[in-house]
Amino acid sequence: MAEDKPLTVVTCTAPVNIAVVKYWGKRDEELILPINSSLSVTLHQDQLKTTTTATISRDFTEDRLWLNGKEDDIGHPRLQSCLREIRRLARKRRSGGENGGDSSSSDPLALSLAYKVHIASENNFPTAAGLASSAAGYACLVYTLAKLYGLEGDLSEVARQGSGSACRSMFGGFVQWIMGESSDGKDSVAQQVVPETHWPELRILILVVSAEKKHVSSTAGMQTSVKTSPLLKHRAKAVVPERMAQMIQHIQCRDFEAFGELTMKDSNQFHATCLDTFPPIFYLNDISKQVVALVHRFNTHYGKTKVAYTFDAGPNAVLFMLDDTVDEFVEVVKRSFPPGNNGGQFLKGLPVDAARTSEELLSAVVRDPTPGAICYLLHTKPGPGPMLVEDASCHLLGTDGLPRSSCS
Ligand code: 2P0
Repeated sequence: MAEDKPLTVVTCTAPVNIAVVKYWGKRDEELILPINSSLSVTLHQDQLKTTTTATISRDFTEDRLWLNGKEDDIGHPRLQSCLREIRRLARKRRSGGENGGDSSSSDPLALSLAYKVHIASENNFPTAAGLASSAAGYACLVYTLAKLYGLEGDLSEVARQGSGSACRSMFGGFVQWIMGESSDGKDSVAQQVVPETHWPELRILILVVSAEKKHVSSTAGMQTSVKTSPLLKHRAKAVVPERMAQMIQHIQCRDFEAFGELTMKDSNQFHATCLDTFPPIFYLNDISKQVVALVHRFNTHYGKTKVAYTFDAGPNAVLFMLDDTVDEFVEVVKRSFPPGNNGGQFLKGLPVDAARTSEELLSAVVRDPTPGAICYLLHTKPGPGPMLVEDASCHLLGTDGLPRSSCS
């Protein structure tokens, strides 16, 4: 270990996001440029986050990566794209490029670009839960490397090259990914619409469906959809532009009914394009469909949209509602999908109080209870974007640059 050159270690966290106007389809596979803009809500990191530590040392002989404690292949093309792009931007800055330059020999990182990097990353939720870990993962990687190399400004364009949806995890609150027009992707960036503080009553309930089978990956699925689905073309050209404008307006006005209805319609259209793909792709299963029906019965009972669902490339339901609806709706879910006998905790995340639900509501809404169909519920809310972790005890890599036991 070189004593005159202490290791530089940086640890950051980044959030998961859930789209309410869906991204599906690329016009450029390598740069990850989408065929339509999209809009998402960033989920709170208290419940779902990726933590990444990156460190450089002149003693390292190769770039290395550990995912959830196990060494992984750092040669993945998308990971390499992010690493290369960050190093290119750092070199540009050091050599007096676009940000004014800082080539001072007193810069402790002046030589660091030649050094190898060690990276460790872990999620505070099981990858098996199917909760979009690639978005948080690439956002966290890019944000952490940027801090390590002293880069500032918007790096959503770099995160996008790791995974499309990752660019939206570079911001908190409500975020749009503007598709852009240019072939080099410079204008295909994420932007915050409003911060998470804008809508403090909004809550999110994730219903993790049991026994999830392996499904078609998003990357592969959207390739087939772009090639074969006329509905997807129509959606990108004629539907999404108007929906983006409407969704932004509903969020700005905190109009839950309009926000919820459009969210459900956009999820449904995304899954319709999956069915329009040839051969067709099915991400929703019978339990997902039961959740859809339950939400509609609940809303019909009240005569307004109080709960809204959205589904990504898997069967888990993500539900939006206002805080005054959570307790009652959770009770309805418990009655509809009585917790299985797996000994696990059924309710995770933000607290939920016991609710007094009327018999009238239960008999109108609960049909054919399916025990054990929902593995657990995760209660969360919109949250902030990536963050630097100051507490050195949270570093995932030790002073030797190797994984250490994680921070609680
Ligand atoms: C979204 N999804 O907007 C949509 C809705 C899934 C359904 O973004 O190939 O993992 O890495 O760019 O970002 C999932 O796709 O795909 C996704 P790549 P990604 O959130």
